[in-house]
Amino acid sequence: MPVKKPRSKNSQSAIRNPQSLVAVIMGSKSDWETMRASSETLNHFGVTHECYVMSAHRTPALVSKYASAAESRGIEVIIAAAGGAAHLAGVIAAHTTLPVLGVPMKSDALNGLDSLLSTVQMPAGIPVGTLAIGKPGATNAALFAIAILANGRPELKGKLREFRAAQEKKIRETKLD
Ligand code: RP5
Repeated sequence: MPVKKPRSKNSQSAIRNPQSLVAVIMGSKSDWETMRASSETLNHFGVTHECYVMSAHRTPALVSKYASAAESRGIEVIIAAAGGAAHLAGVIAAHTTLPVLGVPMKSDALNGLDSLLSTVQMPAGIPVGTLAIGKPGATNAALFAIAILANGRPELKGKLREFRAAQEKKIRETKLD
């Protein structure tokens, strides 16, 4: 399992990084405050990843190029976050057979319900595994990606079990005032 700090910049050279197992893609820099939780969770497990802003409607050619090349570059899971008419995850999924996990961003107009429905309601044939709106979804998308990767990586499976055990311990030891 290669452990490397994530790249969070939008340079073309970073796009050619051969180390990343997971890609965290978001439609706008305004999504980063939420999507940082995906990156932090992947970091916690030592999973090499890369984070980029690219938009299905503002940079459609870049999204198409990136998603089409992701698998050949060694990426195994893509996390895609967007808000509003959130078609980023679906467009990425249309260009790759890698698992794509969608994270709906909380929006000003409809509190993220628009993002949720746009991301989750994929017609049959091109799946997007959609997580919860906002930060819980960002965290769980990373945990889901880790669970996928862990199937063929016993060391990572062990870390996931330890993480679950720590959560359980915390709840069992909770004392109320
Ligand atoms: C989407 O539009 C982005 O994913 C973001 O959630 C939303 C608003 O983007 P900005 O106007 O803040 O750039 O494409």
